Amino acid sequence: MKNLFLIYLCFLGMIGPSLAHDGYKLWLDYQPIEHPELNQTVSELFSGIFFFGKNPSYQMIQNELELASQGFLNSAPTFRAERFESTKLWIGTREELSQFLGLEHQTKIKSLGAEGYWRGTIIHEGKNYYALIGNSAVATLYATFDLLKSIQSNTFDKNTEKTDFPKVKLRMLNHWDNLDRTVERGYAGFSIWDWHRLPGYVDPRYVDYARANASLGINAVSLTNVNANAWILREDFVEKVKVLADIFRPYGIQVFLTARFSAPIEMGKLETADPLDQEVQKFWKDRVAMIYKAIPDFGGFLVKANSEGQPGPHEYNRDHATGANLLADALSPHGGIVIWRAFVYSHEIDEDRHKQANLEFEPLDGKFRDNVILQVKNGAIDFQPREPFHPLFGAVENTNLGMEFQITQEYLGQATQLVYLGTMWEEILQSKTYRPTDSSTVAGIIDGSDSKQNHTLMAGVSNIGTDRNWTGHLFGQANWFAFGQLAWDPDRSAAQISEEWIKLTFGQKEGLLTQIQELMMGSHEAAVNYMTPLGLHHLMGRSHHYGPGPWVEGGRADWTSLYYHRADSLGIGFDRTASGSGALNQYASQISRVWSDPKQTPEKFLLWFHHLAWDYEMKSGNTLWEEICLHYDKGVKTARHMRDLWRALENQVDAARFSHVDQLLGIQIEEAEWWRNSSLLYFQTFANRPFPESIEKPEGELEFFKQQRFPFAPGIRPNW
Ligand code: GCW
Repeated sequence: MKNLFLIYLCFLGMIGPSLAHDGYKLWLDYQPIEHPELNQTVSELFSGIFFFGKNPSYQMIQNELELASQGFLNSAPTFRAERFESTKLWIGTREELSQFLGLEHQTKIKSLGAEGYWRGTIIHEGKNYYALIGNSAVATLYATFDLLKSIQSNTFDKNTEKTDFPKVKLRMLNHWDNLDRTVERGYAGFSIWDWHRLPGYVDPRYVDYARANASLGINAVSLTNVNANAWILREDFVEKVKVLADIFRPYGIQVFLTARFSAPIEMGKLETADPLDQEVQKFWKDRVAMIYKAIPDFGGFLVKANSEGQPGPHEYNRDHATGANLLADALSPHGGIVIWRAFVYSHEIDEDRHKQANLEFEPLDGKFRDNVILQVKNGAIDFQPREPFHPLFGAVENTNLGMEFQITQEYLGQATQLVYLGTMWEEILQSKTYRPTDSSTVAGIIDGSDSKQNHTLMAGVSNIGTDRNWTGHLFGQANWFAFGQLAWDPDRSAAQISEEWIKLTFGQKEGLLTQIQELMMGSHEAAVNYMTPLGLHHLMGRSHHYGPGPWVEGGRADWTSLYYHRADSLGIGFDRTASGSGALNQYASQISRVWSDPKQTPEKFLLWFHHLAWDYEMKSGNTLWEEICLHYDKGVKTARHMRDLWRALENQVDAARFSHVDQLLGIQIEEAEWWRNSSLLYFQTFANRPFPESIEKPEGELEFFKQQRFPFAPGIRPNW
């Protein structure tokens, strides 16, 4: 019976490709090396591997080399017990190798910091060795992954040395995973953390997850939703967390948890969570000590307080610094860190939501303990398809600021759309803040080179779930990958990252790289065009944020679309200049002065900062209305072009992955048309002008679009 089924699958042509390329292996898919010379070189290296010391991370390196060797060469590698036993590949820390190395290597490597590494050829006593040398055991693991990637992408050259080190200290994934395994804004199935079966059952996925992260240099993970449940801080749950921490440790990954500010009431049976109350302080000290007993290298807490209904210090008339310092003081004896989110806004404050984080945090500059990092979303509203950089970057001098990107595509097509986020993140990171110095960029603030801050952080809200391919859409993997690369070095280029990902994921076939790269590199701009062009924002369906909802109104104003687009018979856009909300003034004067004038505002941010007449003349000579129409239409056309690019690859990509992406691109086109048609029909009711001749006339009935409901869209909070 079973055989019959297999024959059936083979007949359908499914079994080979679907088993080989179901996306599970991510970018760590070690395929046979076809190039004879490289094959020879790698075979030789893998025939004599020697570790200069003993370390749990070396065991992980050994496991990885075994996997790689099987994949590359279809044979097992040989590990030698003695350095003299015809070894070829040397692996160790600088200290371990110090007795054999000259001073030159020593100093060169030392200056790279604890996570830095060097790889290259060493001549010792007249013999050549290839060496992976790190300043720590984990750094040698990074060197190993780097070596393997260079082999996979056919760029390995024994005679070229390479050094590398991360520019940002904490490179962290934030999971918004609930304890019942639902994932807030998760579109790839359920949470991979199987709390119910932990600690007894250890899913092999945890190891593969750690490998994938370590291969990118991601060194921290917060396991639970920022809309936190205090239950995770119970002793029995900490036992479960310990299992994960033990698995992640040799991969260099530290575990963080989200702390619910009201936990002392919910778990400690106290009557208050006031940060200045001694019982509350004791509660946190004891809880933290209990966690460190189980997990000695616990990273600390990630906290969302006084935002969207989460409890916080404001309940006790205390400010955010007092709240954060409460936890910081409990953590600091153990070396832990508080990551306090700057995503706060309250509807009691009658201010443009754009301004609220700066209003709250600028006055607190210098009041946070040194082990507090403020985690700031890339833009001031909320992970919109495109936002100008958050005005907090550069606005404070004595506060550690970290970046929060959203890898999961809450507002960017979720897991049905191919949107490569590398280009969007690059745009943010390379933005000039003009503070603290004229040449400062967001990247320079994040990595400390401009801000001179002690603790540096880049966090990404994870897009990982139980789907076989981890991220729902295969190309969601590229966003996880790009996040890791940019956290390592915020100045890397999105194009270069996409090239690397494509080679590791699809191999080196002729033509493949350029086609897929074109598809990826234009995908974010396409989504912005068919969703929210020219600075429009927050136009998604209510709550689930799936699909268009520019008509959403009623209830809390800053959760509606009308609040953001402000369309009326005269024009459209949010005036954030001095004549409007004044939010533009939160930027450095070099920006606010110039962008106060719509003519000098980059058109991609035009309606973010200005309310303009429908007939306002754009740089192209078209009116604003015409240009809005053209952008929506262009977005749809690019989405179609993306599928054409993909279809041209039918014979070069395996059937399983081809069909997966092809089907989703089909949905993406439909969704792009849905966005364009419904948005333009809606905005036309205000603009009262015809559609330009050159665009496809939007089809459908506005009323029909308005009536669509998606109660079962994925990723919604269970309590909504
Ligand atoms: O983008 C909004 C999301 C919420 C999320 C919140 C946040 C975790 O819609 O689902 O809650 O941001 O970042 O805290």
